[in-house]
Amino acid sequence: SSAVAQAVGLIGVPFGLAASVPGTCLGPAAARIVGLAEALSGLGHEVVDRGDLAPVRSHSRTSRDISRLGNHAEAVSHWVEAIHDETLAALTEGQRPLIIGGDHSVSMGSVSAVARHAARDGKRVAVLWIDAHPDFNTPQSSPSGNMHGMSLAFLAGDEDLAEIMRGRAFPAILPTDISVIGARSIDQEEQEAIAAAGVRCHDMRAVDEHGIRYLVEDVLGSIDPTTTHLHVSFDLDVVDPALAPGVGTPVPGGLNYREAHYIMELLHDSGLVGSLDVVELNPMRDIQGQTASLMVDLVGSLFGKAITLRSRQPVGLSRAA
Ligand code: B3U
Ligand code: MN
Ligand code: MN
Repeated sequence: SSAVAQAVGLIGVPFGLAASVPGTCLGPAAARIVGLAEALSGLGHEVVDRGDLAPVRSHSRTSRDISRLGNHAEAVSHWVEAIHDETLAALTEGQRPLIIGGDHSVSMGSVSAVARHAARDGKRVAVLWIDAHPDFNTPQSSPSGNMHGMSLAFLAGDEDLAEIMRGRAFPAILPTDISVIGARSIDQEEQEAIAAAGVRCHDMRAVDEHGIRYLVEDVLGSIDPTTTHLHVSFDLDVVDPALAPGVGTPVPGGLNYREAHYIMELLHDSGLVGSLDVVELNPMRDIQGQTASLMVDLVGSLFGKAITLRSRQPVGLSRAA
């Protein structure tokens, strides 16, 4: 790790039109109310709050109709471009981006920027998608047309979805550099696409069978930080709905409290995480802000909050053979 700790570049994205249930646009406000920035600075991090995005319609767009890509595709496209530009600016300024959604379409903007920035450094990007859903649908396979279910397919280079970026190509993430943890709701065609592409998918059964540590080690073990930037995308619906009711698409059988925190603690100890998004917080569905508070606690664990002082036992490349 570097001698000087990187500042965290906090970016709020109040956008929720790519989800099925309205309300994720309120996510950044709720995260701020329960003290996200304070939690990070309390852990000793410098936080640069870049505010909440409010994109204006660009005049340079093509007149091409992209509405066939999914519900609200035009709005998604505007936001994705704005998120991309802000994330790239944070990276260029040397910050570690923390993107707070918003629905999971925000990752189309953040991760594409991470990929563009990494390529400038001669690096590639590995993505860890912690989610009840793999979000690997395409406009053809999607049962709902909701574009938050297509983000990972976009990032893996789906040709139709590339139009979201209006011809601004970015280096697609190699499917073999993509890992999913916590999946338990996958559409039929989506399942086939994941298998065909070679995406590593650790579903909830794998969590049952192997436990969190083994799965995280499997993901991190192949990552060499000198060649690869790790981006973590955390969809709060990966957590069991009993603990995290404030999401748009709750699915039973999710991660329990300690499993969710343990992932974040292991990720912290690895020292590998270069950027993070936390998405799908829906304050309209929350109960007394408990999901918002859980989000802040989980982010805290990834940024170094520990139960007791302990010597770091990193997983991944540096672990003992
Ligand atoms: N796979 C379904 C449901 C879904 C995906 N992501 C969320 N829900 N949050 C779809 O519509 O693509
Ligand atoms: Mn998702
Ligand atoms: Mn999800």
